[in-house]
Amino acid sequence: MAWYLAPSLAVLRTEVNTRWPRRDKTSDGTIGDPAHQERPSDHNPNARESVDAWDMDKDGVDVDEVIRAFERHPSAHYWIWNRQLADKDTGWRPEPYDGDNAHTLHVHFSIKQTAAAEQDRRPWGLLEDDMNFRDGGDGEALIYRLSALVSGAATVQGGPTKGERVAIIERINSTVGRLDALAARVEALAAADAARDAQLRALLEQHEHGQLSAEAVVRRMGELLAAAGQDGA
Ligand SMILES: [Ca+2]
Repeated sequence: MAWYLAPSLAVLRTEVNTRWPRRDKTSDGTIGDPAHQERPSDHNPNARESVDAWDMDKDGVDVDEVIRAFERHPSAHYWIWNRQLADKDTGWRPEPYDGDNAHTLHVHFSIKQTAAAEQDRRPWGLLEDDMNFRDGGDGEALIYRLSALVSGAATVQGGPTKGERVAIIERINSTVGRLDALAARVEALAAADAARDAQLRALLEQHEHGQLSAEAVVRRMGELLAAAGQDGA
């Protein structure tokens, strides 16, 4: 059967591999072995052919850090590690796990069984942890994603240094700053246009009510439009 590791978990695996390039992968796992296929398991491909679980060998990584990062991601569902299981639905409170496999050689990570959770490629925070973008708004979330894309692409060629990643993020930040300034300017121009339209309408009304001569209206309009020309300059 065709299958693929859920893209969100593939991002997690790439982050772990990038962060700890020499880690042991002996106990890593994705698709279920024949024993898994005999019973319901997130290691079995679902109707979308997605495998929604990933096993990470415990050696050569900071297991606690990966678990904490996992718990913060919107796709996360539950983990099993060292005779304990913690589920998002119970606030990630670890509980005793007495399954056949005590999970002492690898950590099991399951995401939610939804297309959205599978396709969510947002970073898990293992590469950008020290860059303080975690608590940002939409703009920063975008930067966060872009930096992950950039670092993910660069991983293939050996991985960018932290300095290179910081420089990339600074460039993106500066571009976002310029776009914000431009948007503010467009908004100000639109507001000025609206104010001028209102003034022109008021002049015409005054003329219709006999309060202003046609010549005066034309002269005031000329002044307003000349002022507008200066605004735009
Ligand atoms: Ca191992």
